[in-house]
Amino acid sequence: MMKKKAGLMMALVLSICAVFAQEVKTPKVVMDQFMDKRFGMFIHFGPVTQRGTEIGWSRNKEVAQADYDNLYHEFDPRLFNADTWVKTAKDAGMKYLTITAKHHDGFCLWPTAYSDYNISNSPFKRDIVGELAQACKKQGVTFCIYFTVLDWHDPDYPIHNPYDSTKNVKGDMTAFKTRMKNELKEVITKYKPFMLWFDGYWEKPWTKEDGKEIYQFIKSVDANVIVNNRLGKISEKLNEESVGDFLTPEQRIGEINMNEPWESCITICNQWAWKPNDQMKSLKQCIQTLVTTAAGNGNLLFNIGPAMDGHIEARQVKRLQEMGDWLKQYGESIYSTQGGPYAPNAIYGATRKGNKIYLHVFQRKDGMLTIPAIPGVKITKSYFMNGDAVTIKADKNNYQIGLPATLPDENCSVIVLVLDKNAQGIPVILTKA
Ligand code: FHN
Repeated sequence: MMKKKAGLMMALVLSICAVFAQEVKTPKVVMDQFMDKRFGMFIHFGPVTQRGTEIGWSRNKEVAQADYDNLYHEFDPRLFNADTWVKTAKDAGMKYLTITAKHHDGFCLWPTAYSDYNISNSPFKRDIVGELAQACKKQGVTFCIYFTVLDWHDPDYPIHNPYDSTKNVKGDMTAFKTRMKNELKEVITKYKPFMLWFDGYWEKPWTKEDGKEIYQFIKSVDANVIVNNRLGKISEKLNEESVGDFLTPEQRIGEINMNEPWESCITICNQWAWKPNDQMKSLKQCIQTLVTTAAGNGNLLFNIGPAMDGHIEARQVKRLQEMGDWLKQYGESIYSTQGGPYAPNAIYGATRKGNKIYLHVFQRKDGMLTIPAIPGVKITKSYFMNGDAVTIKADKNNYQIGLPATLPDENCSVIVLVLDKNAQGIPVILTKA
């Protein structure tokens, strides 16, 4: 009897250890909340805006290191207004906001206790990260933080100049990771970000094991905070080799993926940080980028770069407002939807919710839009989301949708197909434009 009891006790101890040994992962319910948001604002900002060159990358390139590293002594973005930035995001229909709290140049936009190279030692002094967190809370926009893995300014990080390896030093990665953990604990506890957007995984001093260590550290501080896949060595899949909760295709729209959460990060202009007279995307490009991302079951993190004085260029504010106007009319077809079932192409993209498929028409090739029929499904009703009627003819293989000479919306028109069953379970249908 005693032997049996001892055996049971051992089994219980082993199963408890197995649970603790398992890596803590972000709960699916939290990831679902994130993916329902579909559209966020990315903000690249820092003292380098005084030069109008790229944040991090222009150090030791367009801007000499000594000049770059002293820009914070003149950094005084007097027109920075967190409420205005957050309202710009909200009016654009963006549900979350991600700020570069620390980019590769190592400058911290919050008054960290772990590095003097921070906003409190600039003429501006104010806590930009903290004020944005507060403004997001006040306006109901979800607050997120970008945090660099590499830091070319930190003496403990071995690489000080990505363009010249002779400038590398021995560094001390243990001390570097300790500082990183202290800073992360500081921003997580002070600002309660919903998501941490890591970046800079690619350099040699950083390993996948470092990424796993930091991911589990973050989970020990807040098990619910979402982490992207750039803490580890980036991978195109989420698996035991990768670290993090979602994929991050950059400056491109990800392929349709119904199994792994993903978010494309794309700039409204060309440069991530503010650049004078940078080329800005057209409204049609902006809207069709958002729609194609959602149609692929992904989120869009759309980047703006506020100018050195802290204002967002009027032309960027206007473009974002125009996106918000489109979303005011058609947001039902974007937020809290799933991508598909039709894989997006140059002519159309589809999202779905309940028994509805939202067919987003990007361009009118001719008076008839032909799409593959869905086996076992009946379309009980079809109409343009603005109310105009739609004629649809179904045969065994295709639906033929009659298009008016002028589509209701020049940027992206939306046709609703009401089905006789739930649309969520329909397998993805590959299409050709
Ligand atoms: O090096 C950064 C770059 O500056 C920018 O922050 C983008 C945004 O995703 N990420 C890195 C380039 O892949």
